[in-house]
Amino acid sequence: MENISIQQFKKEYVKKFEQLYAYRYDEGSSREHFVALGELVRNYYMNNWKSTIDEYKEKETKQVFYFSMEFLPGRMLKSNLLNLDILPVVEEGLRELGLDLDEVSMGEADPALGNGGLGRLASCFMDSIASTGLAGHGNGIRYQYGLFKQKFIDGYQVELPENWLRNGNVWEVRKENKAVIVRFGGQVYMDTDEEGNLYPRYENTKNILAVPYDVPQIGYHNGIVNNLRLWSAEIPYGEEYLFRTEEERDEVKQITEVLYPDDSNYEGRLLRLRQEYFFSSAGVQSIIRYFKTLDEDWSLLPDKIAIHINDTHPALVVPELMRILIDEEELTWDQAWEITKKTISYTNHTILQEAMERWPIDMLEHLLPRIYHIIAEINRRHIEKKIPLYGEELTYRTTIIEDGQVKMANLAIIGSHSINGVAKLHTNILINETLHDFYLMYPNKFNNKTNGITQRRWVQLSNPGLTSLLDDVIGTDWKSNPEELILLKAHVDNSELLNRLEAVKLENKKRFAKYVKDEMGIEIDPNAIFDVQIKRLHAYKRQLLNVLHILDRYSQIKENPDIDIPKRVFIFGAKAAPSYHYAKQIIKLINAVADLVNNDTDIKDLIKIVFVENYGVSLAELIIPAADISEQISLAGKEASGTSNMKLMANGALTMATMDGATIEIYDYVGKENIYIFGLKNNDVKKYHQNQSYNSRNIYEGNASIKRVLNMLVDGSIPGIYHEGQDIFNSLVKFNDEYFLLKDFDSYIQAHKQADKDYQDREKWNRMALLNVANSGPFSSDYTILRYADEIWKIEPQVENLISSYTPVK
Ligand code: TH1
Repeated sequence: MENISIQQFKKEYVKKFEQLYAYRYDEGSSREHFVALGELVRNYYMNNWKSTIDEYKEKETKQVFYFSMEFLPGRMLKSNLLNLDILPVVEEGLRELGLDLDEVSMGEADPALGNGGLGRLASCFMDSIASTGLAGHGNGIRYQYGLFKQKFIDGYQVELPENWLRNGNVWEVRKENKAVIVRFGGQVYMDTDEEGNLYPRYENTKNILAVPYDVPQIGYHNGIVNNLRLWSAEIPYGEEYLFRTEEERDEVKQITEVLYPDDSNYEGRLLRLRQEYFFSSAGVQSIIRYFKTLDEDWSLLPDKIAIHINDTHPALVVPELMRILIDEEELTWDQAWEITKKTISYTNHTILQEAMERWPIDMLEHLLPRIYHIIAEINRRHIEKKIPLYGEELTYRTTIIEDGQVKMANLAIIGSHSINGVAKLHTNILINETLHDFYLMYPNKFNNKTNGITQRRWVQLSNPGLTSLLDDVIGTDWKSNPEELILLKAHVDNSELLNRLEAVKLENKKRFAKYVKDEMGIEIDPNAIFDVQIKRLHAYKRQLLNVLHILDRYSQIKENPDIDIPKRVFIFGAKAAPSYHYAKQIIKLINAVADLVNNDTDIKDLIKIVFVENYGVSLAELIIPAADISEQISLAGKEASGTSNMKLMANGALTMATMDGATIEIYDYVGKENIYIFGLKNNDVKKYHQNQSYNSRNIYEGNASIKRVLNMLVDGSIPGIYHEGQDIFNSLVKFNDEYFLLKDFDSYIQAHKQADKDYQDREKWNRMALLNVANSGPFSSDYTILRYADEIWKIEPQVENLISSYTPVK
């Protein structure tokens, strides 16, 4: 946007505020200031939003539509100001008016329309698509309630509704004229029209109105404003759509009422299936409506449109696009199928079996009869075509329908031209194990796209101290080309700089310590090691291993009170799915251990445990800049990528990790000297599974420190845990420790001892931290997204490329 002066901004701001509220601006609350500022900022991007969309249309630019069940954008005020290049002006203008931007920013609700990594990745990608100048938009659901608000009561997780829209949303624009109808249920018959053509005749369907709410996605200093379209379910107007009973009306509202709180876990509920079809169908319909305005031949659809599906949740776009092309646009099956495959691409995010979506045939057929017909026909033709080429055995292992269920991953692979994993190891596991049969059929569909993060939110906005240090030392080009961060490496022996880096970290730690004091009443020492594990609570992520380390450390200090180790603050942030009993037991355990350790005066503050309530994007922005150690300790082979690993590294935390997900690639960049690696490798785990040779009870019996720590779970040492201690003990000893915690325990403890030692050598630690920042550039989502654009979507940046180079992986 054109430059605005501080004077002009102040004038416009005061005017806006007083027009909105009819009282003096200095009487406003932070919420009111947020709304006033938001309304003003809208004026600054509205023209660009319109002209961006108009220009794509005028030039018939190929556009990508990123379909995702989840988006986790975080608060948007500062991000919008940053990308519009007016952050400093607004900050200073507000200051002169006696207001603080950070306080005003707190007036915005943090939209928790996602569970964790998958949703946050979608939002980093939206920022990167706009910021690298790509024509691309999001398509998702406008949940009325986001992920539940987490409270701890007696150390137990309690879930409260997250009514994020209570005070409205200044960024969204409701577009009723762009609404579409999505049909559910009823019966469908194949009938012949006057000309003798077959067509599907529907009876008794429930027709639901999908109303889009558009949210701007502003590019970084490039004038581009793309669109995130979130759909809301409403009762259609008009007599033909009479919803007679209260129940029927409730059913409609329910569709977009609340986000399913399960991360990496599949819950086969009918409502979930409704949600998936609802936003998939609405999105495809609005794309088709746009395409028709271009007046091009249908065969050109894949040249104008790319549809990407974020995991299998939107996989119904495959039969939905087929349905529209065949039933409504009267293409032949073969024409429609070629177009569909060329248009759609798919990302797989997990190999965990419990996360694989499989819908019972009955459910699908009942809810979406025509869509089920089409899926069955895709399956029939797949089998018919592949048996002559690959034989029956292989072919039947790749069918979409099996055992009365529809396998969504198989549908997504067969119905698309590209499938990618999210880190090198993950993609290799897909190719060589999980999806090997498909790899034999379609070797060219498979590719890797290692995840990334946006340094704009995760460094520039959340860590201003580090940002100005970087600007001073290596200039500002890293902001549009993060690989420039490697220039820092040349300064690794500059002890003045290393001290400054340490000072920045200390400031960030003090800022977080203040939050902990104010919100939780716990005093933590900013000079202690801040050891951070922030991610969804899941057995495979092994928060429990972290707890076992804490209990071991606790026992050692109790035994030897004069032990010489640096102070540690263990910081946890994690939500458990409400129905995930074991994960909730771990939460209770962590809180119980925190109570015990934090209040034990023998420990002399050598250990503090902080388990923040309601972890989400906003808390991540506070915690990540303050972290010294980044815990990435999943069992090797289980974490597809991880993305907090990248955010923590970019903020100078050292990684404590197993060789898993994208952490392996972090290791490759920083080198073994600058990371703490421990534990089994993926191949080791595989061998144990093949030989069935793991026996956790033997380890328990034979390892004194493990025995001591595990016994604490059941002997009353930790007050407040009841069944939890016994159940967790049993999972580790009686049920053979599915995630190999006991196997990895010793090497984990050793790695932490090394970290203690290194931390006491401040210069050494700071060098390692600096090298982590220096090597974090390649993990920018800008590069990731340029690879998607180049290799999968076949689209190019529309503006003078901000990024001078990136390495396409061929
Ligand atoms: C996560 C993966 O667990 C994580 O490793 C990865 O970094 C992230 O996606 C982004 O690629 C997943 N989240 C979900 C959520 C659902 C289902 C599957 C996955 S995998 C609901």
